[in-house]
Amino acid sequence: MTYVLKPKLHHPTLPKNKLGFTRRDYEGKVSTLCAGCGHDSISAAIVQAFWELDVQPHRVAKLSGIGCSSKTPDYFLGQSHGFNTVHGRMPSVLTGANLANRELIYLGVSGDGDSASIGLGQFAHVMRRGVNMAYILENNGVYGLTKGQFSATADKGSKAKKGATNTDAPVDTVSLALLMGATFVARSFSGDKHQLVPLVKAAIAHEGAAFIDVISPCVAFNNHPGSTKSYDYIREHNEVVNRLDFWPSREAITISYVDGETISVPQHDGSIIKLRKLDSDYDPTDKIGAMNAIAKAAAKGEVLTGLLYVAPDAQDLHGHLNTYDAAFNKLGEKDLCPGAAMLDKINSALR
Ligand SMILES: Cc1ncc(C[n+]2csc(CCOP(=O)(O)OP(=O)(O)O)c2C)c(N)n1
Ligand code: SF4
Ligand SMILES: [Mg+2]
Repeated sequence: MTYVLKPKLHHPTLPKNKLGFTRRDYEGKVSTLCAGCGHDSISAAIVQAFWELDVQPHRVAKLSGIGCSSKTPDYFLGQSHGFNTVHGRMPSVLTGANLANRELIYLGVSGDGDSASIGLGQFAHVMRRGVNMAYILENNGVYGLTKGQFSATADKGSKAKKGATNTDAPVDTVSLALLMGATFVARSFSGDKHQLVPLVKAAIAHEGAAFIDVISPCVAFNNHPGSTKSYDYIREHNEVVNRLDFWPSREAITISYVDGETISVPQHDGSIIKLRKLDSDYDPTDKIGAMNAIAKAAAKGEVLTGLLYVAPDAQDLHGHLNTYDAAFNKLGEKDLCPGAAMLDKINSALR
């Protein structure tokens, strides 16, 4: 059986959001992943984030590649648009969809094999182009779906379940995303929903390439001593640099912090990301500082989590290209066929 439908019945007292939807309205089919897989916790965080943001499900397009992680869009947002693409090719399909219709909210879901092994080139280019999306990489250090081979994010010296040692240097996806020009870069842990849910909300609101690498242990193949992507390893080595609170513009800010401990970053849509600093030296608007901090932590075997970088003045691909506002499917014959005189003008400009 490849999928299990969820019964439509639910308890009448489930809380509703401003649209009158319960969390169940943002769920999908019953997950067929292994019990305890980190990916299921990420799906739950995505459901919670969209429910809390009062997003109409039909306004979301969720795209993925191939892998256990890339299967997960079947388990959330069952009433949204979905496209399970080819292994490592989600970014180019997402880019095309986004260029054709900027009115949808784009959610890219991928794995470490999908993004850092076969899809590394696509990953790099979608970040440098600044495609407006929330890109979530469910990082377990292995190819879970094909039974546990090391992926390109496996740390050098880490061990496979049967004892083999990984001798290759890892691809650090947050460092790469920063280098390639992503304007929102975060790392989180599937076991920390208090950190992950606001990060997903802020990534959705961010106008530009928003990337979250979520360490998501694979209980079947990479959750043993010797793995650096296990639940125990991450709990012991997680260095949280900040805690994020996210306010859509229409909500009053109710939480106050002691001055000097917070950073507020307004977003284009009027929402505000407010960060409570846990490391007083960490400034998430300083890109070079973020790269240094990530590299220093990695050298010590620590995993830095939180909002690692956000560019307050971010602009997306449509802004870079100065594209037409309307979605292609809303263009009529008049827009698409500007007439012979205009065509002559365009052709002469190209000569
Ligand atoms: C072109 C192509 N090559 C190889 C495969 C086989 N394959 C399927 S999933 C996968 C790796 C998935 O790993 P990851 O993206 O980390 O997802 P996970 O299962 O760990 O969540 C591979 C190699 C494929 N489906 N297509
Ligand atoms: S094989 Fe690993 S990644 Fe795939 S569902 Fe099982 S625990 Fe999750
Ligand atoms: Mg994987």
